Amino acid sequence: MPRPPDASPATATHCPYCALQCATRLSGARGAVEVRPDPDFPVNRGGLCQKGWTAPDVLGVPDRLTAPLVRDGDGRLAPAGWDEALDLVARRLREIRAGHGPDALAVFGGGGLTNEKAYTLGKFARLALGTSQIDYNGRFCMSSAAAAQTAAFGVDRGLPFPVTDLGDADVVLLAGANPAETMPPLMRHLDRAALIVADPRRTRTARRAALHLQPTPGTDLALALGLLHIAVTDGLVDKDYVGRRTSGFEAAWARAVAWWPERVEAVTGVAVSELRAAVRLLADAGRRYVLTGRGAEQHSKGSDTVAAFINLSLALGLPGRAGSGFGTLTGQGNGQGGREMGQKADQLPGYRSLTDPAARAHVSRVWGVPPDRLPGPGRSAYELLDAIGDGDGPRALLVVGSNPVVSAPDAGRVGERLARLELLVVADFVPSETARMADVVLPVTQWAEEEGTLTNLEGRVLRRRKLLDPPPGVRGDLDVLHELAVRLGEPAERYPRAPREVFEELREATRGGPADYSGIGYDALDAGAELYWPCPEGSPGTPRMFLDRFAHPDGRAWFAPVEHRDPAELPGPAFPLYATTGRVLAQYQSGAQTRRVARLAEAAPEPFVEVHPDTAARAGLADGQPARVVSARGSALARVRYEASLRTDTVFVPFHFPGARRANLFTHAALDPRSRMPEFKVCAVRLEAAP
Ligand SMILES: Nc1nc2c(c(=O)[nH]1)N[C@H]1C(S)=C(S)[C@@H](COP(=O)(O)OP(=O)(O)OC[C@H]3O[C@@H](n4cnc5c(=O)[nH]c(N)nc54)[C@H](O)[C@@H]3O)O[C@H]1N2
Ligand SMILES: Nc1nc2c(c(=O)[nH]1)N[C@H]1C(S)=C(S)[C@@H](COP(=O)(O)OP(=O)(O)OC[C@H]3O[C@@H](n4cnc5c(=O)[nH]c(N)nc54)[C@H](O)[C@@H]3O)O[C@H]1N2
Ligand code: SF4
Ligand SMILES: [Mo]
Repeated sequence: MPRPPDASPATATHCPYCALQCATRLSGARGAVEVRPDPDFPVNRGGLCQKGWTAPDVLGVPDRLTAPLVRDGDGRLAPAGWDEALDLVARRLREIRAGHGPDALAVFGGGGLTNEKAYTLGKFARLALGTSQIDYNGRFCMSSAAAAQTAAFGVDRGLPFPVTDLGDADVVLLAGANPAETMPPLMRHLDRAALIVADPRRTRTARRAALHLQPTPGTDLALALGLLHIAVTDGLVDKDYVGRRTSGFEAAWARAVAWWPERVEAVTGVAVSELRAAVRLLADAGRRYVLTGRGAEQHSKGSDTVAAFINLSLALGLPGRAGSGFGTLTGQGNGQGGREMGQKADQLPGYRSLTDPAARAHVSRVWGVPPDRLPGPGRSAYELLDAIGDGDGPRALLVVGSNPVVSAPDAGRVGERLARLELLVVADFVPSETARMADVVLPVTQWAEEEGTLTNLEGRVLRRRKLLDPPPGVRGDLDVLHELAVRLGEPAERYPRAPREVFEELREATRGGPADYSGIGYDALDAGAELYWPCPEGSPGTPRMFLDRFAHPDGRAWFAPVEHRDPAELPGPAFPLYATTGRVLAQYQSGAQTRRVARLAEAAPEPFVEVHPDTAARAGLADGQPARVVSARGSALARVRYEASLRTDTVFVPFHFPGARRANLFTHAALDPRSRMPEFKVCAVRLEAAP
């Protein structure tokens, strides 16, 4: 149903941060922008979290970038004109390409970029630079869930149903997600449901749960195998559904059969009685959902872990059934759209594969080039950063929409690698930690200063709208890519500056692909249409996927025969504790934006290490004391925070802080073999007192 046009003069747009994309109304002039939640938008229905309420503050932070910066002879970043900065970047890119080939040039994108920017960035890399070396921070975020969902269902849309469907659920299993802090307005849709929460910590979400399972970090795969085992042995499998709608059950069961409850308890620390209670809750309910978050996914076996939770939901007959389902809670503002538009190393727009000849032919036709001008797949995000300084690795890097100095795993190593670049260019609106290392910094517009579209966690395409002109000296990312492309010899018309024009082109590029946007347009969205992909031209879009068939050629969902394995690093004598990392309500990601907002910085000023009092005592540490969290790779400073509900073998540190307080100084880069997701959620550490 189209919503009535807004009567007030406010600009209807969406929050700049997470994938919930809460709808907001903006009004006022620069310096006095007011934000109100949209009471009618079904996802947030008048709700916002602290970050959404304070988002206008980021528009006017004191160190907002308003002129390009170029590193001068003394090694300082100094203001420069746009032509000077762009000419310099283009010249250096050409020189490096001439000397070392196009793959010496690399691009690192972000899941917060609009669809139009993500699309243009992928095109810019493949055509203007001619490089295969492009990937993005979504690799650190959604890649394990994406790999598992694609394998199981034939296509990957985080939630294949509208978020509001959760409002009717009787039971929801949340595996490694803490939406009470990471997507607070989502909790209203979970009010009615009994929650089963799997999280080593007793989070705000877990406190709401009917049943809280506290697995050892890195053991969710065993947990999910154990739940499937009980479902099968207790005769709770939906045999009719499994027979009609799936394939591969026997092979998956052949693995789960060995995960009897006592063995699962021994590996996960979750009592047999709790495992049984969880299965009972799920099996007895009418409307049931299984949802995963980063806690289950950010592991060197993250894609197999998600597959194991999908196996469980398939055995219970949930996916593709009205009122039930499986999904993952996508994280970044455009975490969904950002992974479909072609900034991922192996993908072309429309969620097409870069190695599929038909996809290459289609996209190259839209781009007006022969298919052989499209490079093949490049390195994944961490591998791309880690290859810097190696013979055939990147020598120049363009970062658009990420702050990897803080957010990449084993960040000390990544920082050293970035320092070896011959050219680092960062487009941002604040001097992020990565921008501070750059040779050239390009100041760009923010959400309230630009138009575009984003695709939220339920696959719904939303309009970002402009309230304000950007400050003088600031340009849009599309503008920057246009200017660079032209300087690299590309035809100007290939890189439109206007988001609407880019969208018209990406409709064509995605036409016929798994994520088909050809039936979506700015005019329809502006008139209030609610459009979920796949949305082929002339169709009303697809709020609920898989009701009749899954996206594999045989129409079935595929079980995956997955097996548990240990994390890449286990505690031992030198590093006796598991460390895990994640988020707090008041900070966003690397903190580049939220640390600059006074009201948020007050709420979450510094990192803490959440630790059981007994564990702290063994390390000689008291509540509130400064500590060092030390791993084989490095250490991070954090203040001790007692938490008696935590497992005694585990500590938790948020990753939003820079410098010596970076959690990623102790994390490691063991990668999932399929998704190339780093193991952010478990490594071995010890605690020490810090001066
Ligand atoms: N406030 C805030 N909100 C955000 C963001 C933010 O930075 N700040 N970022 C957005 C983005 S990009 C994302 S991806 C989402 C992430 O949203 P979530 O997935 O909810 O966030 P995390 O805190 O990373 O991890 C969730 C939980 O996993 C638990 N966990 C850790 N290790 C394990 C494990 O081995 N097994 C299990 N089962 N659980 C484990 C942690 O204790 C944590 O409570 O949030 C989005 N929203
Ligand atoms: N230890 C640990 N590390 C983690 C995680 C974890 O759970 N634990 N989670 C991982 C996850 S899920 C994620 S998503 C990553 C996120 O980590 P990052 O990729 O570092 O994400 P942000 O901090 O959002 O960085 C975005 C940067 O781009 C800028 N920016 C925002 N919008 C735009 C735009 O439109 N254009 C341009 N040019 N710039 C823009 C912002 O100002 C900011 O500097 O961190 C990962 N790292
Ligand atoms: S939940 Fe996400 S989209 Fe909503 S206000 Fe908070 S950060 Fe913004
Ligand atoms: Mo994320």
